[in-house]
Amino acid sequence: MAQTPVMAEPQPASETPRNNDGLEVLETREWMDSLDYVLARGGPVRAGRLLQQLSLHARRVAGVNLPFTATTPYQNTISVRQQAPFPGSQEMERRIKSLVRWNAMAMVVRANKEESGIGGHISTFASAATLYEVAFNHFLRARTGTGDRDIVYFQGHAAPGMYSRAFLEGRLPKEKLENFRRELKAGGGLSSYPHPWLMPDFWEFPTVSMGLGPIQSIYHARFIKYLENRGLKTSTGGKVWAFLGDGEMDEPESLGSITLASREKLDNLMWVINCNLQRLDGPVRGNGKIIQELEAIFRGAGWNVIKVIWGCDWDSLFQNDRDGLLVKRLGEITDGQYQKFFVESGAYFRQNLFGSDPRLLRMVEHLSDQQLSRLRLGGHDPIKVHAAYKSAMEHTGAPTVVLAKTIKGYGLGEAGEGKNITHQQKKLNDDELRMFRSRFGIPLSDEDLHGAPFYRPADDSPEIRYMQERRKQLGGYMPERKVRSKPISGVSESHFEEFYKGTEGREVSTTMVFVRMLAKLLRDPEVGKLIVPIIPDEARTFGMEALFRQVGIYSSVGQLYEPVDMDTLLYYKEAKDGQILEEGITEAGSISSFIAAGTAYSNHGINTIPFFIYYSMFGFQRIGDLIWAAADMRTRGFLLGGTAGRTTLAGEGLQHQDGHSHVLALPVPNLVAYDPAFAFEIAIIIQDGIRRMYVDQESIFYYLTVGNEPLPMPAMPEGDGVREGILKGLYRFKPSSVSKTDAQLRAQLLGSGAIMFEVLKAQQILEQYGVAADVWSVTSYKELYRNANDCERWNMLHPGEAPKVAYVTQQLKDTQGVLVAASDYMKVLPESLAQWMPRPLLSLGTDGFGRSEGRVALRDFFEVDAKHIVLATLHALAREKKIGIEVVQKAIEEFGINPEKANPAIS
Ligand SMILES: Cc1ncc(C[n+]2csc(CCOP(=O)(O)OP(=O)(O)O)c2C)c(N)n1
Ligand SMILES: [Mg+2]
Repeated sequence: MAQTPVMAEPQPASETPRNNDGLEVLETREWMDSLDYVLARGGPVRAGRLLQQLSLHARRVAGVNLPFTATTPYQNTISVRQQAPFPGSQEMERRIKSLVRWNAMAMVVRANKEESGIGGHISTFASAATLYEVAFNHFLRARTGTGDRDIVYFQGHAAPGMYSRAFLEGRLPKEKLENFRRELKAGGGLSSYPHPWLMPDFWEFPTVSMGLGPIQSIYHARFIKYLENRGLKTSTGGKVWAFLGDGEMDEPESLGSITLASREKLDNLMWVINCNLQRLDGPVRGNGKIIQELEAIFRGAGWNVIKVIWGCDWDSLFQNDRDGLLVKRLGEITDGQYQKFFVESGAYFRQNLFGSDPRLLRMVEHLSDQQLSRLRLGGHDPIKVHAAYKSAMEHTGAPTVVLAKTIKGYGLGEAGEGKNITHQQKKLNDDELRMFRSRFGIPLSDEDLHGAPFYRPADDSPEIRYMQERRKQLGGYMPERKVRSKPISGVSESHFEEFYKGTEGREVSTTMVFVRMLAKLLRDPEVGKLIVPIIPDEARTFGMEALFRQVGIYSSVGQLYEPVDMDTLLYYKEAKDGQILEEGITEAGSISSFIAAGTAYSNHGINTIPFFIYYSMFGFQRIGDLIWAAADMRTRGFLLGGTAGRTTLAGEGLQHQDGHSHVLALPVPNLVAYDPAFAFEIAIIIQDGIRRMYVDQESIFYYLTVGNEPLPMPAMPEGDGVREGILKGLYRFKPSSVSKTDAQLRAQLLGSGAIMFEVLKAQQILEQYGVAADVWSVTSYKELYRNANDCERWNMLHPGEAPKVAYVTQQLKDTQGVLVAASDYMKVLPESLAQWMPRPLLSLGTDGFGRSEGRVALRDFFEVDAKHIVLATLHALAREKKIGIEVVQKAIEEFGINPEKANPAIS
């Protein structure tokens, strides 16, 4: 028998006696009869208590230890006796489900007939149709009695099923379905998977990158409790549902946070895992049993687990399984073998499953082979699925997972039902279409079938009326995305003014600046309460511990202990209405909270403003896919890459020193990224960011890097263009003090972030070489790049019209001298702008692996310190024949630079 290490299969009672011919059998029977009596008289709860008492008694008096079992037998968790009655019309719902099935299939088949290779999935929804239909007809509430609503994460590649239903509901016209996966066709189409960016009125959660739906659903459910505990959300009672795949459970993000859900007692969370035993290439656990494995994991984690394995057809077989022989046999069979049973004949099933024991064969002798092969699985049986959901809804104190056994490609027959190729099946020939049509009773004639036409009964047909009525009862259609919040009126400039003035020589890091700004915003009477600081266990690194006391750390139970540092001013204060989400060491969890908070404006009508601060190295590079999903979801808020910069984070070395997060930020289309150098820049950026996101409601979010090097923050220069320049990415911060007319040699130095101070030093040194250098602050290469590209594209498309000039060109075109850029990031960032520079650009940056070292040594190593900036400037001047080569040689010597030193980019 195949077993995973965690799932010691509990043995049915009949297995217990070692000696089958003696007293033991009799004794066992007597005990079981007694238990049956207790069950009949006192019910399952009483029987359970008794068994527990017996076990305790045996342990106490004789040290009897029951073997640990994390699983229950391979049968339904809810017994027939406990099963709730089905409230609707089974027949009507079956007909509706068939229509949904047909159109979902037709959508994919048609799309691939028209454009071979366009793709799509038939078999996933085919296996999950009952799981969805029961939910749509009886559970998923678009609006609850208290004005709340359920939140649903739909399995990404089951999307055709959701489109098909929306078509039957009259929400999507046929033309849209015809353009499934053809979004660029005239009139638009339907996106392959759930993408709020592409279908902002329909989809809420992009789930198709496996694992992101599961983790987000957990943190979303927790965020809802956070909002409720803090008094920001008044309606309650909504549930978070997530429909997931069994193969998807192998993603670390799927299972990595499940204990948070049980620890937080998230009984507002409900997962439905469609255990069709298959993923893309083949079986999920050919040699094991995924349902048992998942049961062990979730039970161990404290979830309420409901297994839905067998349909009603099996009820009578189990009733007659007095000694548990059948359940035991079912528990022995591997998933790979079950898959074989699904595709084989009833005779094969009889022989290979029941044939192992004559007693088992006798149990099914009244069934024909055909009847045997049609015994339905639990996940295809609306009665069993309904009972599971109902029980889940009533469970309190823990999240629930429903593990439903299904067949992948159910109904596809020869075209792929249960076969390893089924995930990729996108084409059905006429015979296969005919079979599918007949199996599900779709009223289309053979002649009509060829093009796999869509089929929708009239609005007043019983099917359509039934489904409309069910949705009406449940508060409306799903999925549906809309913005449920009103814009905020803005945030007072007064919070930011102190930062315009600078620190008058006092050295502070940009992280300290940010934390101070955050503390001020938290006190704002309007937006203060909306701010959600999120930290993966780095608050002390970022100097944020003062906030613990100021606003408290969120804990659903408050603080059940006396904190060890209670007698200090900044003690570790947890509170039920605490504002900080101190997530512990999980960037994936923290970004999930960020997404939940940054989408509450649409999901819950609440304008929460998340500030997620983390080690910049563990952002894009570690959780880039979640950031991409955040972008798709139109998440608002601020990501803060703390301790940023390859040479600014001293000591830590290769794994921590980030010189490329700004490069990784480039691909995210609606992310605005800044590498600010000064306090006033941060003030301008955050102020404008809140306005753009929460007043103007733009679908953008922000990335700011902040460093931990204490530096004297200057005052904001005077001048009209400064504010605009900060936001657009570039402005002249400090012109040369050398009179322009005196200077023979000129340079324009572009600095960013912490390296700006090296650039300012270089400016001074260059004066000694007779070079008048202006210093520019580049707050965002990304913004400059985007603007330049936009102008270029416009010019290409509008020949003959006055060309647009890129902002970076506008700013630099009237300057003189060589151009040198230096940042704590890769050289490619400034180089991305080279073609829009008025003259050749020389770029210094920190390509390569970091080192455990101090800042001075690191900047020397990466060649971004003042002396290298001077050298680069002299080199550029020599290249232009403005100075002799000997000046550069002498500088190299004087600076003690070793020209043969290995290139840090690859050393
Ligand atoms: C992160 C990620 N990796 C790979 C894929 C490609 N992919 C799409 S569906 C699928 C198989 C899904 O299997 P399962 O979760 O069991 O879902 P089922 O279709 O069986 O319901 C794979 C590998 C993906 N979408 N996301
Ligand atoms: Mg699967």
